[in-house]
Amino acid sequence: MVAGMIFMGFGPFLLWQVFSQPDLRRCRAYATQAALKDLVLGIKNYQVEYNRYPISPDSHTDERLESSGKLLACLLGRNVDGLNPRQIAYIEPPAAGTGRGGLIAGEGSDQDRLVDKWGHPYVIWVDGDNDNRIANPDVKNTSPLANRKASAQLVVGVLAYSLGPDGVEGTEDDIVSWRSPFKMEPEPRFRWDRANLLSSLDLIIAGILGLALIVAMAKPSEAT
Ligand SMILES: [Ca+2]
Ligand SMILES: [Ca+2]
Repeated sequence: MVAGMIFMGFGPFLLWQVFSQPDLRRCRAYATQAALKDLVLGIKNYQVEYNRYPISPDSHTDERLESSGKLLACLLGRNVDGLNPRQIAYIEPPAAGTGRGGLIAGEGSDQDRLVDKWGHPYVIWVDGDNDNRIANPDVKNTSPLANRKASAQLVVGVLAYSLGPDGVEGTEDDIVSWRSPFKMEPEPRFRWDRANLLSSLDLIIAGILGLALIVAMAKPSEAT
């Protein structure tokens, strides 16, 4: 009887812990910001080393790239298409253990992919026309929080962003290199993907152990 009442009291709390996961959401956002910082810094260091960005020398416009292909190979220290003759590694990302949050090795020298916590490549813009300005992606963001006060251009040589949990570019949950993310609150619904399930196991096990302890402590009181 007592155990049942305790379970009724703790059950909703445990379910909320498992399904909302506010800490997990924040951890992913902070980790994504750190990865963006490393990526942008790596490209800036390349620019200092070679006095140009890791794009074709024939390009004279700002370029939109992704964290894959020749750009990524170049940043990892490979001399693909003569982009990195000194073979300096500018980033050292961790391996993506579950296909998320790191480097996914490909078969060819320029087939690797660097993906965010939700399995999508980062988007990168570099200042190909060398005016130290890049069109501000926030202008096209669907969220008024992002687009309301967005300047037309950002005074940067490099910028990068993650598409965020929804995997859609230009929405409120995008995590970007030039400002703090807007959405740091818990996700509204639990997603039945592998990463969420694995990260929930510790909460589930802790809940089961806690309930078992409560039941064991409650039994003597029931007997009396
Ligand atoms: Ca520019
Ligand atoms: Ca998004």
